[in-house]
Amino acid sequence: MSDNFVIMLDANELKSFNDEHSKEHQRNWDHLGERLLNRGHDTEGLIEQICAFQVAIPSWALGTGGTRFGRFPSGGEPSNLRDKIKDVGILHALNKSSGAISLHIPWDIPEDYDSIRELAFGLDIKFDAVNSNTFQDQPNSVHSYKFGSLSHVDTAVRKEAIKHNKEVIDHGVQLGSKALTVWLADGSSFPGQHNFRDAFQRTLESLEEIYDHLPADWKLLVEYKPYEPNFYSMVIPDWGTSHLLASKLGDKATSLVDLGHHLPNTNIEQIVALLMHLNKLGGFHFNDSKYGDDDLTVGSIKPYQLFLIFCELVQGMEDTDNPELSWMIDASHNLKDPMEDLLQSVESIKIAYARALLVDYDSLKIAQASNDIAQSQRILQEAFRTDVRPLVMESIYRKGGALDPLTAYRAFDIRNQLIAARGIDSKSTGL
Ligand code: LRH
Ligand code: MN
Repeated sequence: MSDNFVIMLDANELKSFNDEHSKEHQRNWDHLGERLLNRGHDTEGLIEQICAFQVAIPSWALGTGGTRFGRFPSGGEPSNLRDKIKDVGILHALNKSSGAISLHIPWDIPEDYDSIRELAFGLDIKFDAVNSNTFQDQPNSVHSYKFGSLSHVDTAVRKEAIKHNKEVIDHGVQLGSKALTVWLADGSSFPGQHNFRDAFQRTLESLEEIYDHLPADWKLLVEYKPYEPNFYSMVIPDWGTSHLLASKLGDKATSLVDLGHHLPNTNIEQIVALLMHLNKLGGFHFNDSKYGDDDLTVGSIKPYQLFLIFCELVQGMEDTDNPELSWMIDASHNLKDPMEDLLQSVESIKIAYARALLVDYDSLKIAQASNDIAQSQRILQEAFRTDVRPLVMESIYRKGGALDPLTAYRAFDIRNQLIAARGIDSKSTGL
């Protein structure tokens, strides 16, 4: 496939697609715009905020994911980093909201920094957090991570894992990334296997060495997870442990909230509120789940929870000194076309954000101060029940994207174009 595959999303084609959809959009936007103005909202301000909201696409989720029970590839998958960046370019050209990619090393080692940077920047794509991987052994690994990495009882294994994390930072520096995400599979699957306190202490000391390697303007995002691949304990199982580590490490360390990394019925919006209150929230891995770490399309199972999380974020970004957040997706596409899944996830995130911007937080505070619970709920649900899609579409349209990116993706028959260019069997690296 030639490098200028962007022709696949021909500007004239995009224009005629939008012209076809603009009449109905204009009607919907005029209607919503008027309602929002009547409610006292600054619609231009809202559009500006929604336009500025960019979600990073995970480099490991541009192909078909799978489970231990099977994998059903969709064809035309990006089999190298350049093609992955091109696919993010397609998403961004359609929704003008996916202007960043988050790399996972070694699945996506940037061989030639200059040409990778040039390709990405040419597509208006930035590099968000880079992710280390000490949960799989590599062909050239000297030691095994079978029994852990940064928490391993063997100093030599910890040293190898620390070295890897430093190399990941060095790759990120070359690309203009400003954050390292550390997620550890470290833990135990049987009582007695681990000494919890020693494992924690070894992990902290390993992270301290990694922290000292961070450039001054970088962040370290400590991701937690209650189980899998270990099924009795994880060294960093919950937000409390992640926060403890981040606090002991220093100002550059914060906690990363992966929505799928919570036990059923956990109140994630409360965790988000507290971490922001402590100015120690670093970012998100957005996805959705019904049971475990299902990595499903954002907003496909619990859209109200996502809205409540964004209500805490909107207030926290207003009222706290929490550092700038990394907005990233972390999903695995077992059944849907990966590109369609990502388009739907970005749309759900922007809809949740737009609704959260509509909440009348002053009235909410008054209702809370008088324990008027029914009024508090009404204020929240007034916003949640507002169909903000015309507002999100208007923001995409104003930035030159497609009115209804998923419909455009299908109208331009992009999956078949990718299959024609890459073949039905091209396989993507990642989970
Ligand atoms: C672990 C996780 C982590 C990634 C991996 C791909 O479940 O969420 O963020 O490294 O998925
Ligand atoms: Mn994650």
